[in-house]
Amino acid sequence: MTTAPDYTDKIPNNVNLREDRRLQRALESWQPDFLSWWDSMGPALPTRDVYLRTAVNVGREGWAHFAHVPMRDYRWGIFLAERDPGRQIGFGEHKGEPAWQKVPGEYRADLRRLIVIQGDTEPASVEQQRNLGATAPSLYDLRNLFQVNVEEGRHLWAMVYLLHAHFGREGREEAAELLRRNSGSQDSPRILGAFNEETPDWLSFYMFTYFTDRDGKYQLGTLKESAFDPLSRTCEFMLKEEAHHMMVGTTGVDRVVERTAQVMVENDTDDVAGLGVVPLPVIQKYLNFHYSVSLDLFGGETSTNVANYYTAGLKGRWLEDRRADDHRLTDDSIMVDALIDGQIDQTEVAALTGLNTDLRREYISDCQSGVNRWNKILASAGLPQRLKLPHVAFNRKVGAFAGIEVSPDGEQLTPQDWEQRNGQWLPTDVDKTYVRSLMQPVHERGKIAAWIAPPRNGINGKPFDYDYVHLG
Ligand code: BYC
Repeated sequence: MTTAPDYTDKIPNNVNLREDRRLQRALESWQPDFLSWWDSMGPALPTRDVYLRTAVNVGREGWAHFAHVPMRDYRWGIFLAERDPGRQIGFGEHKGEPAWQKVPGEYRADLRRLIVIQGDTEPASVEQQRNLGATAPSLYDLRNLFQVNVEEGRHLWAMVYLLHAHFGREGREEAAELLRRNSGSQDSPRILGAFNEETPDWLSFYMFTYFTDRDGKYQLGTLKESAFDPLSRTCEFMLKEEAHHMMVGTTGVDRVVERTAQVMVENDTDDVAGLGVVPLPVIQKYLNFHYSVSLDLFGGETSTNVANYYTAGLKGRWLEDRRADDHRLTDDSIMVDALIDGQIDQTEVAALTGLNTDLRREYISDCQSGVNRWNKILASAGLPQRLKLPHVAFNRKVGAFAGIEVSPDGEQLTPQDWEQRNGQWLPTDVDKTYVRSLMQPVHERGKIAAWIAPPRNGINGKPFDYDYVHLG
């Protein structure tokens, strides 16, 4: 059962850590390594304190506390959602059996792998965003960046807790490895592709928090269904924090589009590159990039790994309990994207092996809602231009389309065509240099950079000109 979190503990937690001295000691010995990782790989901009939300409880109401805190003193804690003692497994061959409180031996390796992959992404994103503070467009945005960073740090703690508590020596070794791999490192890169890409500017940051954090939402949503109850409860609580990250991405892109549209209308021109805002075609290229690398995070269209995870009860579907089927899927099929005789097509496969496709489809329709929102901003500015999601086969490195080149409209290209034309669709060095040239820091209270509109609302009812961050 969960208990009220104890803040007198070195590691705030609601898992009765005090009663398991061995585990407590193991985590306390990981803590200094985490802090030294945070010092060397976390936010580089020196700050005195930041107006942060800290998780203090898991209940429906009042789980968060807001205050100015030095980031290094942020109380990274271990919080699992309330336990439902009667919880039953909702899918796969163990459907209807009680959820597991311990890891069954036969699933140990697979569960560890899922937890390690999830855990690896969390510190990776902090590393990717390390230098963004130096070019923040406002203190409000700077605070949001740091909020995302400390919570990704907490999500790492969440996975490390599971590794230490349930996977013995191997788990402790994996926890150490999570701090050893680094985003973009030649020798020991992060596990998944998107987490080795750079996040060099704030447009990339908003696109990342829109598209890549949204993959996080869907992956966590499937792990929340897991038969392994501690994983399920951890993910349930992580999803609450994740919602803020998505808000940062959605409204961040909103505000870039809004400001660009404003300058286009004021100057009656599409050609705004000299006017200090991001041209729409460049926004589209950033969108194309972040969307396509995030699609890769769902794995192959067909996967025996995912079929086994589902059958075993380790990883479910998005909103599993709302699906009107037998939740076993042994006799079902699904159409998945495929390359047939070299052409983009679809093929029918067993529903179980097509589960990565099922999840990717849920994700794609959610991504479309952001695009619709940004297009409404363009429409209400009276502009005819529209943004769109590129074709699912565009710029893919994982899955059925990894071996072909495709335009955003789905036209198949020769490698030579792709070589010549990809600069029309993906950010070029010129685009990136231009976007970076806009990234002049605005660290003054109540002020904002000219390339982005101010937010509609501040944080926790505070105004935009609140002193969200005190710089060091
Ligand atoms: N890059 O059978 P397949 C987040 C590998 S984001 C490199 O199709 P599977 C966050 C794969 O490992 C959410 N390698 O894969 C966001 C496999 O290797 P092996 C993170 C890749 O297992 C923002 C082989 O290719 N959480 O939280 O069905 C900020 C065959 O692939 C990639 C999770 O991902 C890739 N993109 O699906 C902060 C959840 N894709 O076994 C945080 C946990 C595949 O042949 N992970 N491979 O050596 C999983 O559920 C699954 O492992 C995957 C892959 C969906 C990642």
